[in-house]
Amino acid sequence: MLRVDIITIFPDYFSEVFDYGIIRRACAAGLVSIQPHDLRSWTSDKHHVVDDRPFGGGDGMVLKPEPIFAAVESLAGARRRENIAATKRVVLLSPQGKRLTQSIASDFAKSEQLILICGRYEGVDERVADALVTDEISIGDYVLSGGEPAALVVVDATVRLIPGALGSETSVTTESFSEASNGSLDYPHYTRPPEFEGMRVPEVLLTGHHGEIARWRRDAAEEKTKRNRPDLLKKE
Ligand code: 9WO
Repeated sequence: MLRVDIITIFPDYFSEVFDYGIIRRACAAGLVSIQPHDLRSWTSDKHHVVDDRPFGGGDGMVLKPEPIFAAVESLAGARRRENIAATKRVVLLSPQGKRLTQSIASDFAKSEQLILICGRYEGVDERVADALVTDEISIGDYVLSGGEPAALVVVDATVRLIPGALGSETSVTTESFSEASNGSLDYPHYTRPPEFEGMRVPEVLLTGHHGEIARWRRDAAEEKTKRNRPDLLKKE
């Protein structure tokens, strides 16, 4: 059972997003347990303050270290990266992180506990990244209003890789999502009708000729990858 704990100042943000599809089934099957936690519950002052002004000046506010260290201590049993069990990951979602990949999600799916820290305001005190976090992760090169949407993405990519989460009809490649296909992305898909508003499904897909279909799919996937993601194609 993978335990996912999400530290956020907006726990209600997550109230429905895990209630659909594969994640819902994985929760119901006891493969994963996902719990959002209010960062403010680890404050000790009357007004539950989680942020403060940046040293050195500048706009906006920074999330204070104390409530975050207290939250991780209570959820993981340690308040320094080196004391956190190897089976647990403490993840900070931030634009400065390492880019999330299928391989990282696959590692997360093998852990016993995933603690996701969602930043807000203009940033998080850097001592969190320096001394507490095991993985600082970015989902892409853009700024969000907080780490919450990125935490959703990490949970989604991770949970579907837990053995049993996809059910028996689908199988997950252990390799990276494009590694098994010489760097190409998935091929284009079509369903009925064979003609829609003048647009025809490629004839070869209607023939039942499996060899030609496989070749068409490989070529079409490579063509589209060359156009949209040339960085993925392997050089040989
Ligand atoms: C806000 C801001 C405002 C003015 C000038 C500079 C600024 N930087 C930021 C900023 O980076 N805010 C972050 C918002 C603080 C940490 C949480 N936030 C966040 C996480 N935004 N984007 C992410 C994120 C996480 C994972 N992958 C991609 C983006």
